[in-house]
Amino acid sequence: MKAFAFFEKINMNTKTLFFIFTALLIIQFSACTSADSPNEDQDTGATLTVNIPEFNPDNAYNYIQKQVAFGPRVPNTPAHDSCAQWMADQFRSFGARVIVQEDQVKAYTGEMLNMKNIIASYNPDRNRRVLLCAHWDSRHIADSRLATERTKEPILGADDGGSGVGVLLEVARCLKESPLKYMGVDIVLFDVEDYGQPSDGGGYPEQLDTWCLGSQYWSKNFHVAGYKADYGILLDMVGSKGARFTKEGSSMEYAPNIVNKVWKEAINSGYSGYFYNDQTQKIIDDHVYVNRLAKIPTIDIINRPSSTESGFGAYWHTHNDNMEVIDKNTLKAVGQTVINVIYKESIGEL
Ligand code: AHN
Ligand code: ZN
Repeated sequence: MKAFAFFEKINMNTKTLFFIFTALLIIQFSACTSADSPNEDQDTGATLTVNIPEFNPDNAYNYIQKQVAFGPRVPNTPAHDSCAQWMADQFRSFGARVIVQEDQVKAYTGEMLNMKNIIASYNPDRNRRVLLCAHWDSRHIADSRLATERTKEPILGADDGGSGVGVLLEVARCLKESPLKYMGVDIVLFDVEDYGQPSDGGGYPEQLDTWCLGSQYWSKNFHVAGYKADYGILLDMVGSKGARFTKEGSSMEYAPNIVNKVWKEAINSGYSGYFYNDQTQKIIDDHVYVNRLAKIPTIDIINRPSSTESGFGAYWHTHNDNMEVIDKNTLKAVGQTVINVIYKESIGEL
């Protein structure tokens, strides 16, 4: 009697059981077809884990010092050539595939400048990729309104040029120490960012295109045909003491999701003293051309103090942009954030 009732109950639920069984089959099937999900190992199906390396700010600092020791890295000078050679050699020693993209570009003065964009690639055959970039040249004049001396002489650009490169060289060293398995990274150092036409105070929009010549060139002529990246992060003036990284307007226009996820990671990593949720005015920088021409959603991590007229550090485009403005704590905040972002992204954990 009891046994009969039991079977009767089963029979009454056959439809339900069949439904559950079918649902389980579908779940199992979709798990199989998502084997290329970045969260699972393709062979074992195990959840992916990654060892996130420690960004060493002492190394980044030394890489900046080394660049500054060449002197101002102004196109068509021996210091510019030597520094390009040194950076390419460094990336090779960190296991990257290096391409130096060379051509001549026309400055606002009419001069032809020897441009060298330096591209260091990790896992060049991977489809999922992140682009990391910075400019490496330094300005040929000290034309800030705050500059008081030697305004016609080129600047050292420890922060403006040197810092982004210093951080990315240390990121490259980390990539050699702890190779990414599931994602590619391209580090692109743009040349001739800072040879733009000095402002006459009128702010004609057409003169903005006299800046960022290396990134404009690369965005129209990739180092490899059909180049693609999921998104990009530009570092510009990322080394000064007390830097304030805000959500910059052009980055928010083209790539708000990337800004928000990088800032979230920075703040979760303990760097809320550097990464601010405030949105600031749009600027023209290399990322604008990477967005517009290369169509890669790219953000700019750039120091935007609230207290200066220019919106940049008081040392900006003056001879005070030397090693004295560089602070290892700032380098660590930016460098470790970039490391955390790419290593987590590589396992689909961001
Ligand atoms: C302009 O002043 C047009 N853009 C700022 C980009 C820049 C200059 N970054 C470093 N130097
Ligand atoms: Zn500059």
